[in-house]
Amino acid sequence: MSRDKLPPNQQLVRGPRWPLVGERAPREDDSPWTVTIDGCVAATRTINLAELQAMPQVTRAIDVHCVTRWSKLQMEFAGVPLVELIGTAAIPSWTSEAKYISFVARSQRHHSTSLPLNEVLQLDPLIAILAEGEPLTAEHGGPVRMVVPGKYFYKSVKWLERIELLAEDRLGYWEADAGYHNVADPWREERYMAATLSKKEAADLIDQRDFSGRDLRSIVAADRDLSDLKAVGALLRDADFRNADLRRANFQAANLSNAHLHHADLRDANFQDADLEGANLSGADLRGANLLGASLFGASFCQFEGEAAPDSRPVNPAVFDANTRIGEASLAGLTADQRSFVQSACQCE
Ligand SMILES: Nc1nc2c(c(=O)[nH]1)N[C@H]1C(S)=C(S)[C@@H](COP(=O)(O)O)O[C@H]1N2
Ligand SMILES: [Mo]
Repeated sequence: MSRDKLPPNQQLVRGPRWPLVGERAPREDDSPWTVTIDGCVAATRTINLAELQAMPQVTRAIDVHCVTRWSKLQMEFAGVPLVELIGTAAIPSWTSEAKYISFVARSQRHHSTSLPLNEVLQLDPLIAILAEGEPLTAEHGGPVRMVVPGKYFYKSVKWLERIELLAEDRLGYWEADAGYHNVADPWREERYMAATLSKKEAADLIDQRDFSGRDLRSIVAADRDLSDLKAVGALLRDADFRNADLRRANFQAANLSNAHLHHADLRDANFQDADLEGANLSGADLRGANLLGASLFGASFCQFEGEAAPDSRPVNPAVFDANTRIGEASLAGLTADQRSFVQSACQCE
């Protein structure tokens, strides 16, 4: 598999595993499954599962890229192209006001995500019923989910119940609540929106070394001296701490998902109960660091030379010592090769 099929800073899931992300189950509801198309349309339309299954099915190989850095290439999905339900640019079923499209889930929180209509027509998403030849399982969005190629996977709603054509955009669940980027192009790494923080405010916070409880998504603090930083409970998704001096920093319960911590000096830092999903810790110095209770799904502590080679060697390894603390539950979130690297490099408890 050629490497240039992987967008920047994504890692292949090895083997048949398909990670679960976000909600785990649809809303409890005994009524038969339907999908409703409404909003800026000439006529509202509701279609049931049997009707959807009776429509001509197409099978497509689609690359899946999750924002938490795992990718699965050429997954086989089958179902009905969205355009078969909403029409095409040539034969639209929407009115002239329609500019966006929102996909709403049959889930407790009415999870949704949206895209500009013109992009949707280009990307040609699938209303999927099968994955890898089998009916979609409930946890992966069955019986019906969207699969939108060319976007981070959070644009692919599980348990599709409603397709709403909109005159104005309505931010989806992750986009509004978690700061996920609304465009979501994996090739441009549009993972998160930066927090709205002026350069001056950022500089002041870095000088004061107190990030506690703040929303500092995507803050750039590479190469800085931030030893003894206070960052308890801070929101630091995608923060750039490359090569920073973070000795004794306190990140307890902070959200550092997808943070860039490569080659950072993290000696005696506290990451207890922190979210380090997708964080890059290659080459970091973790001697004396506390990662007990940290969530490490998709985190990396080294890179591997020649991905697929059985003898591939870790490069840019993180450094551990007998005082580094990582729990079993945290290790379970790592990919097998990251886990065996960490286990051999550190005398974990
Ligand atoms: N209804 C619903 N759809 C959702 C989500 C969710 O939380 N709820 N999470 C999104 C995210 S972030 C991803 S990566 C994929 C995960 O799908 P999977 O669990 O089948 O891998 O679903 C997307 N669709
Ligand atoms: Mo995701």
